[in-house]
Amino acid sequence: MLIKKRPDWHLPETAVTDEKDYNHRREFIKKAGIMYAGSSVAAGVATGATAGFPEKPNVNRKYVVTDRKPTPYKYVTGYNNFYEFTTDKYLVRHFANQGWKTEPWTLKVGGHVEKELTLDVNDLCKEMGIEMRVYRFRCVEAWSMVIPWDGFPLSKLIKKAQPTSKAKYVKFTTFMDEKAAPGFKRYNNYDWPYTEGLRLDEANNELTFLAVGTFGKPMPNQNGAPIRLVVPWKYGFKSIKSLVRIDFTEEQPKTLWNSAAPAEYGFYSNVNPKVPHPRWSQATERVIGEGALADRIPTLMFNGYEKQVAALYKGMDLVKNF
Ligand SMILES: Nc1nc2c(c(=O)[nH]1)N[C@H]1C(S)=C(S)[C@@H](COP(=O)(O)O)O[C@H]1N2
Ligand SMILES: [Mo]
Repeated sequence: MLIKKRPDWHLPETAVTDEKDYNHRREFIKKAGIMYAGSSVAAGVATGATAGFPEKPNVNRKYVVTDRKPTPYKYVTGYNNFYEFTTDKYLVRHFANQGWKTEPWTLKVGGHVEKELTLDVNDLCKEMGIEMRVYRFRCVEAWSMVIPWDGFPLSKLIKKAQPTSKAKYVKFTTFMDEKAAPGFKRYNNYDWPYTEGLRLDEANNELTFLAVGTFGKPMPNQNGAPIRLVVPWKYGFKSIKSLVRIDFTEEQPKTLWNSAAPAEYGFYSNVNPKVPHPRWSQATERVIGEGALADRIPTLMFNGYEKQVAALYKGMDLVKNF
C-alpha cells in the first residue's frame, strides 16, 4: 500500500502528472470497466443536490471571465483534488463514485449564532435560489482552470444564520465517513476531517460562493457534492468540498493544511504572484485544457479579483499574513 507522507504539491512542479499519464489513466479506467466521463455529463456519475436547478442556467453576468477560455467539462470533472478519496487527480472521479451517497445531505450551521440550523441541502437550494457564476480557479500547485459554478453567495446563508457579535471567523468542515472514502485511513498523517476557515468579512464578500453544481447541473461527487465553498481569490485548497458544518467562531479556526505545514499553507492563502511557495514560484500558472497542459500564463494578484477584495487587506502585511 502506498503511504504518502507528503501530498502531490510537495513535489516539484515538474513532477506533476502530465497529459501522457492522463491517457494511461484513461486506459486503466477503460480496462477496469469504469465509465469514462467524456465531454458531456456521464451517465451513472453520482451527484449531490438535485432540487432547485433552473431549466437553463441563470447566469449572473457580473461574474464572468472574458480574458480566458472556459476549462472543458472533462478536465473540471476529471482532474480533481479530493484527498478523502485519493491523491491521484485522475482517479478521484472513480473513487468518489463507488456508492458514496451525497443525497439527501444535511448541513449544520452553528457556533456563535442566534439559533443553530439543521438544513437539508435540497431545501436550502430552493430557498436560496441558484445562479451561475464563472470564476478563475487557481490551485496552490500552480495550475488553473476557469469554471462555471452554480450556487448562491455565502452571505445569504450567513444572513439567515444570524451570527452574534462574538462571531469573528467562519469554520468549515467536510464529511468524514471512513467507509465511504479510503483516504482517511490511507493518508492517516492528516488531521481529518478537512477543515477550512475565513474571517467573517471575507466570508461575507460578494465573491464568496456556496456551489451546489457546475455546468448547470448538480455537483458531481468528485467536485465536492452536494455543497462546497468557492473562494476565487484564494488558493484552491481554501475551497473546501462536501460541507457538513459551518460554525461561527471567536478565534481563528485551525485548518487541515495550515496544521499540516504552517510554513507552506497560510491561513489567508490569497493568490499572490509575489509570494512564492517555499518550494516553487507562484508567478505563473499552468492552464489546464485540451492540448495545452503546459501553457503558462502570469498569475494575477488576488487571482484577478483585486477590485473586489483588496479592501479586506488594507494595511495588512501580505507577506507575513500569506
Ligand atoms: N474536503 C476537501 N476539499 C478540498 C480538497 C480536498 O482534498 N478535500 N482539495 C482542495 C484543493 S487542493 C483544490 S485545488 C480544490 C479542487 O477542486 P476541484 O477538484 O473541484 O477542481 O478542492 C479543494 N477542496
Ligand atoms: Mo489545490
